[in-house]
Amino acid sequence: MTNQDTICAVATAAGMGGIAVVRVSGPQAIDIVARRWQGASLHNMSSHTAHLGHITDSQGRLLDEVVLTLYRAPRSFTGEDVIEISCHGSVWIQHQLLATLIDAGCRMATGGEFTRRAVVSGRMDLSQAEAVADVIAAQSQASARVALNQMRGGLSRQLAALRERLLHFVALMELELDFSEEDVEFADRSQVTALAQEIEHTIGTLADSFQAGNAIKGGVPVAIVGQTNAGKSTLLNALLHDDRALVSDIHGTTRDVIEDTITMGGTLFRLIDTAGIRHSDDVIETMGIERSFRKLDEAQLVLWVIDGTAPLQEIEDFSQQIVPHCTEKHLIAVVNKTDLADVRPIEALLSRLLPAGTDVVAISARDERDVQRLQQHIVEAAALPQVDDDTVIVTNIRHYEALTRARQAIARALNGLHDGLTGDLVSQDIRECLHHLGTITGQITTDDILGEIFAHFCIGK
Ligand SMILES: Nc1nc2c(ncn2[C@@H]2O[C@H](COP(=O)(O)OP(=O)(O)OP(=O)(O)O)[C@@H](O)[C@H]2O)c(=O)[nH]1
Ligand SMILES: [Mg+2]
Repeated sequence: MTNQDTICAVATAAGMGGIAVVRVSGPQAIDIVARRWQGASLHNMSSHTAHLGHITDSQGRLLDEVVLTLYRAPRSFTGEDVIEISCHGSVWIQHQLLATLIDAGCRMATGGEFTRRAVVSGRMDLSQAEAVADVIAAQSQASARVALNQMRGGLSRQLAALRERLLHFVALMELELDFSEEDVEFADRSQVTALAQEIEHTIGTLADSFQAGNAIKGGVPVAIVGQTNAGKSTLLNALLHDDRALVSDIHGTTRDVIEDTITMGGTLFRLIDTAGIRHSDDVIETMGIERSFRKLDEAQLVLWVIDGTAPLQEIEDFSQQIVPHCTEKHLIAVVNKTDLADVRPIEALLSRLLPAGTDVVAISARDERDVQRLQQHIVEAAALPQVDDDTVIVTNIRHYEALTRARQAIARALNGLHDGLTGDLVSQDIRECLHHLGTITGQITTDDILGEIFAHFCIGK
């Protein structure tokens, strides 16, 4: 498929900067820009060269002095002829530049259209294109690395290798169908089984990396929960070094969820302060407490903040409301207000109440060093994988869904092999696995899926 239209858009962030870049892509890019260009002949220019010159309006009046970079097809971002015009950052100049290019024959690009063209022309596959958006949005070193690796084809290569091996076997199995009278097996069943197991493992590892991937990209969700007045909001503020939440000695100060992100030890965390949990007749407070439980359930890490001055029996009773929610998560019991009380009896109680190995950290939320010590526990508890340049981690929910389906299909194929099903039945499941893997890189896509994905891109990408 070739694109007839030549498109243009501002590729830099909206607003005024030192310079702005207008990107033009399409079969007419050189002809159209040449109509508004005063400088060295565009038609004779070599690819990947930059030139100083002027852009004019349709009347030939000077609009701006610019630097123009030419990329000839197919060695460009989109695979088409691309011209990038670096102009001065004035918003007015940017608009005039677009207007004059449109007047000369360009069309405004739609959101993500440059990247979409890169996919359609085969310059990158779909998962790489999606990573472009992630690279741009990266908020931490780890998320940038993961996204860059995906953009450079890390995930694609892994999937391509899997697909190739599966295709080989499925082809052999399907060949058996043509010789069904003779009852032959071209695909050695024990080899197919070993391969399917290996592939199930690889797909499983990729799918399981999604939780870490999600945490790397959006921040590890940390819920701060506990009874009213325990010092949750004080702790949130101390961790953020900011007066983010209201603090008072009135029980039930926080009524809604307060969220903020912070990077600790190179990892992005999403700290979630919640309404203190107690029995309440107040409708609004009760709604807030329901939210506290929801956030508790969604979190990966839970800080149960305990008022060090509270009676032991009260803490024991209350633990029933927290601990059952934390079976699948990392729980840190934070015994607060050590400046007011001797909390050793509480620590002893907790070591009896909580599953063995649960972190119990005694602090005063008012003491900077205590808060730093707790911070270390939080960073260790998150235990995200070390991300280096080759780490393939799934960060995209669409990929995760496809991997999950592929994993189910290959598990069915394995069962079929185990039960001695015929090649045609087993190959159906392998085909389905292949299908789902193919949707990630875009070998198998519909226009709807492409439209849905690129709708979330900004214009100019
Ligand atoms: N002495 C002392 N007071 C603390 C400490 N931590 C919190 N406080 C005080 O305890 C009171 C309650 O603190 P908050 O942070 O509002 O408690 P909370 O858990 O957010 O309470 P709710 O929002 O009502 O659920 C405030 O007066 C704080 O100043 C501490 O370590 N030592
Ligand atoms: Mg509070």
